[in-house]
Amino acid sequence: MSAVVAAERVPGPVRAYVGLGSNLVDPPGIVRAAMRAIDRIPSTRVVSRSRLYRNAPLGPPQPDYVNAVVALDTMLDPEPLLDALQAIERAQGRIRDGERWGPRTLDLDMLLYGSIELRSARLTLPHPGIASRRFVLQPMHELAPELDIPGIGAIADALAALPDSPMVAL
Ligand code: A4P
Ligand code: MG
Repeated sequence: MSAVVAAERVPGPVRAYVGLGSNLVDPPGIVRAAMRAIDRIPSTRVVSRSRLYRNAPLGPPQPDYVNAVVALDTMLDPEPLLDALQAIERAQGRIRDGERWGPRTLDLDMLLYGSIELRSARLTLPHPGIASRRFVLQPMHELAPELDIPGIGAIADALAALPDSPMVAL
């Protein structure tokens, strides 16, 4: 009996979505390398990856971004997964510039972790800003057109509500 209870308590993997963005050095190369690094996170496996999209920057003038989204299955809790993503940002998101470390070239955002809604000092889930960002919604919709985003609703509706802006698939 207790063995059955224990078996029922074994948690399965959680489907999470991670947004990748880069606008310095070699954005497509950095995004592809980051996808491979995410697949190497312990107890985690990338199940699908979107195309890469070049698009105009949101915010102050700066180079165009390359954005993409990966879906992954993970046994990690949200905070350890964030730790692993931030380690990849640190390892791959900085360039050697002589003796100094250059600017950050990689942004990894945990967009969704299952259907969890969470707000802590380190982590807000779903990631704020999902609903207003075509560079997030379009690649995520490519991976999961039926997705329901907690607090937002059907991804197809959220995407259709956005103003059009060019997204160039690489
Ligand atoms: N944090 C809280 N919730 C999360 C979450 N769900 N995922 C905290 C990841 N991190 C989360 O992040 C700052 C802190 O947010 C982290 O320490 C974590 O504890 P950061 O990535 O170091 O800071 P940031 O990049 O300055 O902030 P943020 O909000 O990621 O920046 P944005 O808003 O993503 O702006 N235009 C285009 N076209 N494409 C882009 O990708 N990106 C930005 C960056 C601006 N314009 C852009 C793009
Ligand atoms: Mg970020």
